[in-house]
Amino acid sequence: MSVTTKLVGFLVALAAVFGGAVGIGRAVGPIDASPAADHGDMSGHGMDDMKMDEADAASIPKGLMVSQNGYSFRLDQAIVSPGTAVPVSFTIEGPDGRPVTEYDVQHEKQLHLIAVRRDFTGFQHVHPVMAEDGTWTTTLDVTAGQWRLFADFKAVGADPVTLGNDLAVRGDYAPAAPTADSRTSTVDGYTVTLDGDLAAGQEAKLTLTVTRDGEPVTDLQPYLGAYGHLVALRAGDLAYLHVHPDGSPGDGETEPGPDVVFFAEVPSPTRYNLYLDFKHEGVVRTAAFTVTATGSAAPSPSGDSEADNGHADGAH
Ligand SMILES: [Cu+2]
Repeated sequence: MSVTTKLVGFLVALAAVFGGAVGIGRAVGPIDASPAADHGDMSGHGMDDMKMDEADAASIPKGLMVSQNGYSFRLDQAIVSPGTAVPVSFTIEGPDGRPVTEYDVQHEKQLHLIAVRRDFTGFQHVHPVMAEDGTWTTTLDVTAGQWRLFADFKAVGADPVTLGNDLAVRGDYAPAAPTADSRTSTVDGYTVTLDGDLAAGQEAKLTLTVTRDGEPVTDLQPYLGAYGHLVALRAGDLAYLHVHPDGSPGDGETEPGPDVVFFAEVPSPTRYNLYLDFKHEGVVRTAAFTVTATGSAAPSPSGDSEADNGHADGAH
């Protein structure tokens, strides 16, 4: 289990995600440097709309808004009953006011839907099917409580975006208290451990190691073009981060376990809930972790700061 499996963090959707918030694999670099710099230089001084949009896209975490960049997440139901296969449907409304029907494939799918109960006691990553009119349908396994849905997609000709929407599930429930940090996750006989510390404003290496019955798992299977998919959700606001390893199955360097490595950078010393999807022997499983980032909430290197956000002069 040498560290040759070091997969560099592949933060696709990340450039715009935590805006210096999460992630940034070596291969990717400070993607947000340029727009963020503009933002800092010009904040509040007649910045034109275009630059404002770019700056916002780079500095606001994903998944917090139901509408962004002209796209809206229209959920057909706001409240559902609990169940293991609850039908859910939605459309992504485009800038022209009509459902988007043309998407670029990202990680082998046109759209990824993440559902998480707000107290972090439930998590699913599914791939809805789209009808010709742009209506997406799927089923979710949901318990009573408040859920957050994230639609992660890239419309043709547009930047990738992740929109968030609320789904309430009927019934009495007992909200779970925040958990202490947890770096070991057991699922269906597999044990996954997370090594590495998240540090605010610094790139951190996270190594996730998969074992079963005490033995390293060295034949993980590709799932959506990678050996692991990591989603990080910030406690408090569920800001969304979708991270993928940089190495690809079959690239001659990336080994199929037991280690899957990510590089992540978070903006603030906050608690994050992380979910790793991995596939073995034909089944996709999810391991869950809680990690609190160390350090102070210093402005990101890009020059952005909390104070710079949100005063978009009318923010359209
Ligand atoms: Cu997906």
